[in-house]
Amino acid sequence: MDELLITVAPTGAETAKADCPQLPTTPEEVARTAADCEAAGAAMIHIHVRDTAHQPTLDQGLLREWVAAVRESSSLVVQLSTGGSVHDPLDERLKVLDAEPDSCSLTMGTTNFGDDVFLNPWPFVKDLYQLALERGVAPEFELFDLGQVHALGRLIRQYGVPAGGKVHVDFVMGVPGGMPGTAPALVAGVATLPPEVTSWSATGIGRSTLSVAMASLSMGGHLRVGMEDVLTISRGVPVESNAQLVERAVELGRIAQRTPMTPAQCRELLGLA
Ligand code: KMH
Ligand code: ZN
Repeated sequence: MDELLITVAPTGAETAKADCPQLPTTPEEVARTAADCEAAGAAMIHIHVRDTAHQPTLDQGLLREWVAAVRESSSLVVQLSTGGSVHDPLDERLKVLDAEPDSCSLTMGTTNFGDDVFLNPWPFVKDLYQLALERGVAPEFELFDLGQVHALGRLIRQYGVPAGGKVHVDFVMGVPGGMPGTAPALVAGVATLPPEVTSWSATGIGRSTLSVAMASLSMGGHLRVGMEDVLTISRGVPVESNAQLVERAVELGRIAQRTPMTPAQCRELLGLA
């Protein structure tokens, strides 16, 4: 069986704790989530940090506290979001790497994000990539739109691939303003990936979550799941926990004859081993 990377994105920056009490928004809750999701089959965690009022933050102390909490409770590969929330300034987003994650998200261009704008100007993308290369942090290139797939090729041609030789990308599909969460869009994205890409995963936001997951599995891709991306397990039924979403991904993978990857295998996939 081919291995399947399952990344869990448990929190995000968009959902209010008041609307979703089961969203992990404290170091204790994320630590427990990490342990549960690792037991369920996840190998990597994509983290957005919240403050004591449950609001998104890039506070350096809290970033370090969350990273330490997850490392204490699990052996998941720790990926910090450098996307943050749509309100976070670019310079603070660069400083996320000071918290010494294993991996960081790196979005390949600016995207309309509902009524907001998720800002990723090219100079910022270049600065963040160079910083990740310097620090030995494995970037996960987030692709919200097909133009960003092409931009990834430009970036790699200019600066080369990470020292580990691995280039991992994640298609984030179904954001209002980005590419749709459909099989044809994923096929188009995968078809135009630069040849340097060594692995890819996909996630579908909201109701596109299942169709994107199944399209990804059918093409040999990996999966990202979690409450950052979807809050219902079926129409009108709230997700109980992130582990529930990981369990569903494991089950889909089982049907596709894929075995969940361990964190150690994920480190190899990212060139961190
Ligand atoms: N919260 C979004 C504006 C990332 O984590 O790098 C950006 C995002 C992408 O979630
Ligand atoms: Zn994110």
